[in-house]
Amino acid sequence: MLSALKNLSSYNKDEVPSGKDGIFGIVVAEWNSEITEKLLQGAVATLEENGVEEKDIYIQYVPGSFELPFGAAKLLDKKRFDAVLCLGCVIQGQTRHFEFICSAVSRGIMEVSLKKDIPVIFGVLTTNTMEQAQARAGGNWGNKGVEAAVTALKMASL
Ligand code: DLZ
Repeated sequence: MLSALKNLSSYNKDEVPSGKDGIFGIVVAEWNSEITEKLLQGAVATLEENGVEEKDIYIQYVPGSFELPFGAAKLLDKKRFDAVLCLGCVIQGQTRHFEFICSAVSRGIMEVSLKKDIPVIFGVLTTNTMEQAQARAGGNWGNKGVEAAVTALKMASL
């Protein structure tokens, strides 16, 4: 049972399909890289723990979260993936940038996923502060990259 207070890194390995022979893409935003690199580490470690080989994980960097959907589309044009994870971190600032980026990236990821008929996973932290992001990038609330990888494995098996 999912809960809003769930630690992002906790999952039941028995409920996660094996990723053996699977091919996964990861698109990573460079903006807030101190956070997104931790999300990437969590995602890669989780995929590998569940049977995905290092050679079958393709990593693509993009400048910011806004560019994640385009990065996912480009990856999917190049190769047949079982799923693509999008990892980013958008932190609320003093302008309305936050709202525009969050709404564009969430909608863009859904659209790419439906258009390409491949699971594209929303592994984007949207927080009020850097401290909240740190807590969800390997801190007290776990790692959003782990959650994204588990979701990718589950969706790839559908
Ligand atoms: C411009 C911008 C701002 C203000 N904040 C963030 C952020 O918190 N997280 C993030 O991933 N990207 C941010 N960006 C960059 C945009 O995503 C995008 O790269 C630029 O607007 C160029 O299209």
